[in-house]
Amino acid sequence: MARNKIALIGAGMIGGTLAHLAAAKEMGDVVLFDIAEGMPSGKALDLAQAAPVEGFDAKLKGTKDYADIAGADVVIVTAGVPRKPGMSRDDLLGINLKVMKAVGEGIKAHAPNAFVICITNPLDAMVWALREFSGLSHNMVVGMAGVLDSARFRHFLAEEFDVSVKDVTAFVLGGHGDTMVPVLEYSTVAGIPVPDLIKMGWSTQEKMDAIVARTRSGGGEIVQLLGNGSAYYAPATSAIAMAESYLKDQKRLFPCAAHLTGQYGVDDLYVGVPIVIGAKGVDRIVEIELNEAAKAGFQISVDAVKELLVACKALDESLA
Ligand code: A3D
Repeated sequence: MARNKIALIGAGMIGGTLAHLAAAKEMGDVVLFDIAEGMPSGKALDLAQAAPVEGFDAKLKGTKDYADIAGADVVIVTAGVPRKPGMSRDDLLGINLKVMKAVGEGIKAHAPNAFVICITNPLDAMVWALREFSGLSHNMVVGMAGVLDSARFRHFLAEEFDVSVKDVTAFVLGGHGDTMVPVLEYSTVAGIPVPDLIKMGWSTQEKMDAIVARTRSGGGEIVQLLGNGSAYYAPATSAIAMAESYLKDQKRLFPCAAHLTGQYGVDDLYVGVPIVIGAKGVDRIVEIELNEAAKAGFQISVDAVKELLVACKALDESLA
C-alpha cells in the first residue's frame, strides 16, 4: 500500500511546522511547495535530517513546481502573507486573494482528489475563494480556524479552573476574527457546562467575559508579542488534527469553516460551524440550537464574512 501524500502550499512558519508534525507522526510523505527560491528544499532537507534522530519514516521534498503535488491526499494551504502588528486579518485580502487564485489553479490541475484545508487569512473569505478557483466539491474544501480558536479558549479556561486542558472542551462558532462567538453553554470541564461551574463558585461571569474577549483577540495578542509574523505552532497542530481525521476516517467533530447551504439560515458562505470530518471530507454539518445571544453574535459574524466576500468579488471579476 502506498503511503499517503501531504502537500503543503506555503512553506513559511506554519508550513514548516506542518511538515515537521506530519512527518514526525508518519502521516505520509510530505511535499513543501513555495514560490521562494531554495527555502522549501532547505526546510525539507533539514527535516529529513531530523528523521534519523526522531525515528520517523517519511520522504520530504521541497519544490517550486506544482507537478510535485500530484496525487496528494491532503493539501494544506498557508501561502500568502501573515499580519504585522497593527494590521487586521482583512488588510491581507488583496494580496492573498491573488495567491488563492494561483494555488486553486495548481490544486485543480494536479491534486483534484485531495482534501484541502485552507489556513490563509482572512480565512472565511480565502477558503471560499480557494474553493471557487480550485473547482473541487464543497465537502473537500474546509478552513481551519475554529479548532485553533477553541484551543485558545480551552487553554484560558483550563488555566482559570486549574484543571487539565485534556478535560476542557470548548465551543467557538462564526467567522475567524474579532466577531467569533465562543459559546459558554457548550463549553465544559469533563461534561460540566461552564455556567454550572460559575454557579459552583469555580469562577465568575466577569472572568468568563474577560476570557471570551481574550480568545477573540488571541491571534492579535501573539502578533503583538512576536513583533513579526503571526502564530504558527497552534495553527499548524490544529490543521494536522483535521487532516488526521480525514486520513483515518476518525469522524471527529470540529468547529471549521464549512460551506453552508441553508444551515443556520446561511446560504453559499463559508463560516465556522461544527462539522464531522471523515473519509468523505465534510461528513456532516452539525446544526445545534443556539440561544438568543449566540444567534445574534453568529449573525454579526456572518455579516462580516459577507462583507469580505463582496470585497473579494469586486477585486476579482471571475468570482462575481
Ligand atoms: P509565512 O511564514 O509568511 O509563510 C507564508 C509563505 O507563503 C511564505 O513562505 C511565502 O513565500 C509563501 N507564498 C506567498 N505567495 C505564494 C504563492 N503564490 N504560492 C506559494 N507560496 C506562496 O506566514 P505564516 O506561515 O505564518 O502564515 C500563513 C498564513 O496563515 C497567513 O495568511 C496568516 O495570516 C494565516 N494564519 C491563519 C490562522 C488561522 O487561524 C486561520 C492562524 C495563523 C496564521
